Amino acid sequence: MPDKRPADATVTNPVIPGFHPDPSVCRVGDDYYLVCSSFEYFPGIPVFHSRDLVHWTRIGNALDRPGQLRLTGSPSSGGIYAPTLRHHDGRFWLIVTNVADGEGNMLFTATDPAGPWSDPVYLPGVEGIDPDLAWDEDGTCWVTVAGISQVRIDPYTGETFGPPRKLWSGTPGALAPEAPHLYRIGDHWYLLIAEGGTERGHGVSIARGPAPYGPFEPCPANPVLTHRSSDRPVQNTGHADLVQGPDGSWWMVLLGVRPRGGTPGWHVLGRETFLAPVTWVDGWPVVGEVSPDPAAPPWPLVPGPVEAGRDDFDLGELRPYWISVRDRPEELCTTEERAGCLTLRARGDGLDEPNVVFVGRRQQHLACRVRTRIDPAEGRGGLAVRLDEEHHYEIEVSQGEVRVLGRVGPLRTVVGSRPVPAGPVVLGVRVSGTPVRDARTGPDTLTFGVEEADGTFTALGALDGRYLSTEVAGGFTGRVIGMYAASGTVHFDWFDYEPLAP
Ligand code: 6LW
Repeated sequence: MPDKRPADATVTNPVIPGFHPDPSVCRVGDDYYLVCSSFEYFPGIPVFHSRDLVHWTRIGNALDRPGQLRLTGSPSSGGIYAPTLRHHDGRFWLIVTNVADGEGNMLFTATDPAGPWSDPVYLPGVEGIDPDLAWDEDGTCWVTVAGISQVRIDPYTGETFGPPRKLWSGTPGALAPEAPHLYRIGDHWYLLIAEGGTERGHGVSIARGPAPYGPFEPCPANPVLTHRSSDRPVQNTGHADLVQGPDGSWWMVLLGVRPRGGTPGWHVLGRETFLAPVTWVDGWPVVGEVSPDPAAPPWPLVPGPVEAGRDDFDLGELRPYWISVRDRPEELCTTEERAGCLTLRARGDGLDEPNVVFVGRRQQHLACRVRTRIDPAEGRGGLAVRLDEEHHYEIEVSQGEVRVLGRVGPLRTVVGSRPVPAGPVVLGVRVSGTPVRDARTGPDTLTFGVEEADGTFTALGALDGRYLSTEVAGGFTGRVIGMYAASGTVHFDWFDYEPLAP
């Protein structure tokens, strides 16, 4: 093993920026794997790999075929809620709730977390969200859900045994005990939960007991983590999972947000995955600072490959960071029709509709520049920054005209337009995020425009980013920047995402 790292080395939080909430992590040998919620987006449940808990590489999406992920009719922020990832009996297990009608809790397994993952084993006897999966010493399998309640299951058939048992209601007076995770550590079983709701009041609490079904005594220092009632740069900290390193150290992954602009501060990237160190005192965890630059783990960092910012659509398949709204039928979204292009065929809907034909990637940086070369050919489409059907900004081109549009709830606006010659056009958006909290501004400004033949950028319209923030729009996701077809057929030659600030 290379030399130990300098003690003062730091890393950058969030370790997985952008809309990657409700992280769940497990370790197999020296490899860590992590999954997140994905809500109305297809494919669902991004899977990440790391060798150091700091650098994470997206290795796929667990739910990447319609038989695994039915989102028809799901509202924005519906669909796939918090998953739990575990390794047991030589395979990976993923348990998750699809809140879409008729779906509920389900289990998936894989020998390789990069996939393929199995078809779902439905768990009709498990009611509730945020399911956790744990096995006790004799191999009995327990599912624990928000509330906090628990039921015994057969993980191979989905059969449940007996009625749910109430385990713990969390801290008296605290809202919404959820996100349970069970661990056997030393002589105790520990039950980690989130409470206070996923906004500014969010926090993490823990209890311990002699068995996976309790009885549980709460930690006297609960909440063991919260940033509520503070002005720390990371807010909404909660929904955590614990993992032990190969050296015996303990770490917590959790969700947090990075508000920008004046009070209350607006977060635009959704809830992101953060890392914090954990020590144990008197048999209870003490969580270290969830800061933007926490101390690095005491082992060599192993940077992974950096995700390509540019896609020329010449791989024959879409990269795993591309996500669509609810589904992605091949007849409407293909790289086979025109070589080196992504062809999108509208379903007659635009961004305001739930079945828009959209292919995007999570905005993962507070400032970035995104461009795409579009041939409107026989249709209308463009480049959009989407939060949901009612909150999106876009630059759209049809034969001969480019327009900059915005929708915020019931309000729609056109903030710029110009004629363009027929044929391909390079559209762009520059997101200028404020690097720190700035009382005078919103979180950022989104400037849309076209790139001229000589490479210069002509701005056509700028929009205030606070209206594409969760504090305004609500919901559980974050911005996704991508390409869409509003009518007919449009072709995208390339897409380029350039970070300008973390
Ligand atoms: C998640 C639950 C929550 O299932 O939000 O507010 C849900 N808390 O833990 C979606 O992230």
